[in-house]
Formats: sequence, C-alpha cells, structure tokens
Amino acid sequence: HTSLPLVINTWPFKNATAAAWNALQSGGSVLDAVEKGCARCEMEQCDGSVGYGGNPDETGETTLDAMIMNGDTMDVGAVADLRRIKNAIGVARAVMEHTEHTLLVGESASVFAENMGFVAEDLTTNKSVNIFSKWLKGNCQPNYRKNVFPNPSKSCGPYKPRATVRRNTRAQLVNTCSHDTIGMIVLDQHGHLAAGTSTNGLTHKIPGRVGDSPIVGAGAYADSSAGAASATGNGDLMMRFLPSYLAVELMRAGADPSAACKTAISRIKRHYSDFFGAIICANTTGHYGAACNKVPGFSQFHFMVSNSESDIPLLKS
Ligand code: SD4
Repeated sequence: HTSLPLVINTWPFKNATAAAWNALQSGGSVLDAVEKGCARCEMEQCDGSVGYGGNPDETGETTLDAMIMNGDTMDVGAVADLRRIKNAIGVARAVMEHTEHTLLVGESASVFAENMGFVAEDLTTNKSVNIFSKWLKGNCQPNYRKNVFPNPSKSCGPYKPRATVRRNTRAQLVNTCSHDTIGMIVLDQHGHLAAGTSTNGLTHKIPGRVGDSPIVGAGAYADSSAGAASATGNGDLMMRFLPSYLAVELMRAGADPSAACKTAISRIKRHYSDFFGAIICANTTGHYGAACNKVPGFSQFHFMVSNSESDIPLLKS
C-alpha cells in the first residue's frame, strides 16, 4: 500500500503522533514507535488523562495503566494500577520483553519497574492535589460505588455497604468519567503492526480499579494478519465487550475499518446506550476508520493520523 507507514492515535495528541512517526523515520520498529508515541503523552500529561499528576483516585493518588502489543508475534506486555513510575508504556514493554508474563499489577508492578531501572517518583502534582482536595471539600460522591453510604461523621469515605439494595446507578458511572487515554496503532511498509495504550484511568476511581486500557482485546489489539484497534472511553463498560478484539476479528472477516469500528461500538450501545467511548481501527493495507458513541455533554471524538500522504499529523473526527 502506497500510503504506508501509518500512525493513528486517539484524541488530538499530535505530538504523540509525531513522536511515533519520527521513531519510524529514524529506523525504529513499530513497537518503538508505539512506545515513543505513548511515552510522549505520558511526559506531556496529555489532557491530564495520560501520565502522572492527573485523575487522582479516591485517596488522591495517580496510578497508571498501559499496554503494548506486537501484532507479528502476539506478544503483549501490560501494567495496571502502576504506582510511582511515570513511564507506564516503557514498563509495559519491559514486561513484554523481559518476562514470560502479560500483565503485572499494583505495587508489585512498581517493584518490577524499579528493578528494571525505572525511576520511582511521586506522581502527585499541584494539579492532582487540587482536583483531589476540591473533591474532598465538595460533595465528595463515592463516584464508582453502588449501594453504599459515606461514613456519616465524614463527608467522604470510608464507604460502607448499604443495607437495602438500591438500583444500580449506571448513569452516575457513565457521567463521572473523564476520557482521554492515548491508544495508538502503527503499521509499517512491511506490514508489521503494533498497538498500545497509556492512561491514568478515571478521576476518583476506587484504589485498585483497572480500566480497559491494559486489557488485551479491550484497550487495544493487534494482529499483523488482520488489523489493529484501540479504544478509549468508559473502560468499566467497554472492557465487558472486548471491542478492540471484536473490531480486529471483523476486519479479518472482511469488514472495512470504519464498519468494524462501528459494529464494535454498537455492540456496547445495545446494553449501555449512553456510554461514552470511541475506537480507532486499521487494517493490514493501511486503511483506517473510527467510531464513537456520541453522548450529550461530552466532547466530540477526534483522532490523529500520519501516513505517507501526510506526514504532518492530521486531525480527524
Ligand atoms: C479507562 N478507558 O481507564 C480509560 C479512560 C479513557 O480516554 O479512555 N480515557 O477507563
């Protein structure tokens, strides 16, 4: 295909697109490109939703989820609930290249990272402290808990199970998330495909919560014989449908990337009509597409593209 290589990523994170593109141009592999692209967002704290200092959890800590997948070998490395390490995608790649495992989580993932030479540092910033203290001072809703009530002597936690069962507060779950995970797909001239994600998840999440981003087939999926996809949005809902895996399998069966993306989103909509989420897809020839579920009150979904027709990242929606 003449327009190869191809770099696409979720949201208007054009410096990430450029970093991935430059990695390819300077002889890097598709994995290098995905890693460099996502790492760029981790450094820039893209939209506050990637990297350190954003989306503090219920205790005020920022934790990170990331994954990287090699579509040639189907090797995957991922980290979830990673603490104290800024370069989550780098740790994910280290999991892939230096272990037999796929996913490491929490404190243990951080210890692994430190042993691999990643610098441990506080991920808290003035911004994340402000978000957290505003939440504490405000109504401090237990955003992601169902059937609980806050300790009556305090406005926030510790939360106790509610004695009488209430209806599932699905709307609350949907409306309190922020969504700007970077998901990236890179395809080179030789047909090598890779995909990856990096995020700090959701604001005020319950400690230990892991989103879709580090889950294979949910946050991203790549198979050089079929295509690749990556999702962004309400991971708690999206991961139930493995939308990235679904989109890749639809492309394998002959769907074009836009149709594959659309179907993956509509599968979720059937059950959660007001969920916020989007997906990007690319097939093995470098054709790409995207789809999102438009929800009132949420920003429109945008994504970035670089290919040989335009090595300046282009904003698409
Ligand atoms: C998550 N999917 O942790 C992530 C959040 C996100 O764009 O995509 N933001 O649920």
